[in-house]
Amino acid sequence: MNTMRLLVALAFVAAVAYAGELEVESLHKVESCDRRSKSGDMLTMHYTGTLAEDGKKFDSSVDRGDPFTFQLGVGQVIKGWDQALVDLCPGDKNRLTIPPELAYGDRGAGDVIPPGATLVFEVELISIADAPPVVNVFKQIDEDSDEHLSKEEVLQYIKTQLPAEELENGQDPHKITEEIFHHEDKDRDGYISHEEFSGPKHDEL
Ligand SMILES: [Ca+2]
Repeated sequence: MNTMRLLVALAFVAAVAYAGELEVESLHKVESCDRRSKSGDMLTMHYTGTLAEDGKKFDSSVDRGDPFTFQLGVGQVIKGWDQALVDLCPGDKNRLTIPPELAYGDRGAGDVIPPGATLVFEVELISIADAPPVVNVFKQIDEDSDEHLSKEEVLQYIKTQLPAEELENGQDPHKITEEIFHHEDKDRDGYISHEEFSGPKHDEL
């Protein structure tokens, strides 16, 4: 990760960072938009993260030239992001000051974020999209809808899912099916019940 020093915002960061509270400062505000970010949305962002203490840059999607996409509000990112990035328009730019309890806490992260660090992020929302629908995999496999997956049903499903090149590379659908039953058919009755199935098995509410 990039540990270049970010000189620009240092004085400012020191002024706004105080312990314990998430702070959001607007750097650019779009007046109106068709859609504002809400929990569950897929957000594509640019961000630059620095340590509040000394202004050290620890990560930046801008430097990589590669915006970051994630689902808001489901714990894919630190709590401070999940809390701060709601109700934004594409084009909005904010500076977030995030206390350790809403970031990496007393443990820190890797070599770059020390324990107990307050983090400062400059974030720009680029776009908002719908989250992909959750696919009920159990229902897909259960051809005859008897709420039990037979070996034949699982085998057929594996065959449809395995790309041709993997089959050519010697991936054996029968073997994969056996492995799945070994894990999933907990009562060893030769069927994977809805209860036994550990994959996605509910329709979206
Ligand atoms: Ca079973």
